[in-house]
Amino acid sequence: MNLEETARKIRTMEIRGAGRIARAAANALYVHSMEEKTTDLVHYRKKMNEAADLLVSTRPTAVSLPNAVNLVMRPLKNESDFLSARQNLEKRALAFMKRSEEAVSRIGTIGARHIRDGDVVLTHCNSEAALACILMAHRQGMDIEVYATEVRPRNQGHITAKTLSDAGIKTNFIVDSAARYFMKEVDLCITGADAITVNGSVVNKIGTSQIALAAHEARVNFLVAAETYKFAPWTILGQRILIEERSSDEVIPAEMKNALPNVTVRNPTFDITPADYVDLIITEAGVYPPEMAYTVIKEQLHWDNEDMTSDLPYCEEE
Ligand code: RI2
Repeated sequence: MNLEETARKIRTMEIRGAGRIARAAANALYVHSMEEKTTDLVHYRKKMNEAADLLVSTRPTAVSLPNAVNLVMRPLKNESDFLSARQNLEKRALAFMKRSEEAVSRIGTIGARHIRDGDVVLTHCNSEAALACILMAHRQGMDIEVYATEVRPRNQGHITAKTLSDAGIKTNFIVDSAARYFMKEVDLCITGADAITVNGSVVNKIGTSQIALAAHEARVNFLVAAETYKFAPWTILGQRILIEERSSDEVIPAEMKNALPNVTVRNPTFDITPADYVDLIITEAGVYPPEMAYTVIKEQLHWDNEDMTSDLPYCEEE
């Protein structure tokens, strides 16, 4: 898939899920680099920067996207030779995709250790990382039951319910607003994340924070499964996570909206769960309390002072 097609599919959510969009972006940079005919480093850098800009502009919230682009583009900052810059970039793109897949699988193994035989688990939206934990626990022979929310307006819960059902896991499919009602039957909540800030707040699908609040009230543990590249380094510098607001057409049909001239339909895609409501974050590098987000950013993303003083998320133009 080429750059433009990848960007379009991420924008329209044909490719969705924070991990998947990160891998798709890395792949698009790889393909774009392979297709680039130039042998001039300045021109190559310019073209790759434009590609990076396009990819990063597709969806504003999932930090996995600029993190993936940044990791792939890093060689362009330092290399002074076109060929090694290009080879290095392509190598990093392939490595990112491989490491990302491995991270999800490792999160599944680590996360399954937090699930007990007989547990009832609630999950929200469709997270590869959260599902990896549930599926691994099931594969290890644990008798578990899942509550999966619908996830209005895009209904990602349908995908989750299908995946769980196909795996042979007893699943209850519920509307989003029923989460608190059923919390008394739940032993553990596990969701994914689109971004984790330096203070341990978790940005995830709209409705996550309500579920975390209900879990807190019911003394039910709330776990987040997230690859380390979901942590947002720029939040150290005070940058805020922009919450994507999508079209009202996703919520009600345009003709219905037209019949309601005094009504504004709001459609935020994500919300923020404060660290106080998160018990643990399961990453491929181990399990962290949300208060250790800074450590993850520094030690796992290798975020250094040079990066921190740069305004540019990926590479510098000459
Ligand atoms: P994985 C999704 O966003 C959901 O919010 C999900 O919890 C999160 O990405 C992480 O998903 P969207 O693309 O990376 O559906 O764990 O808006 O698959």
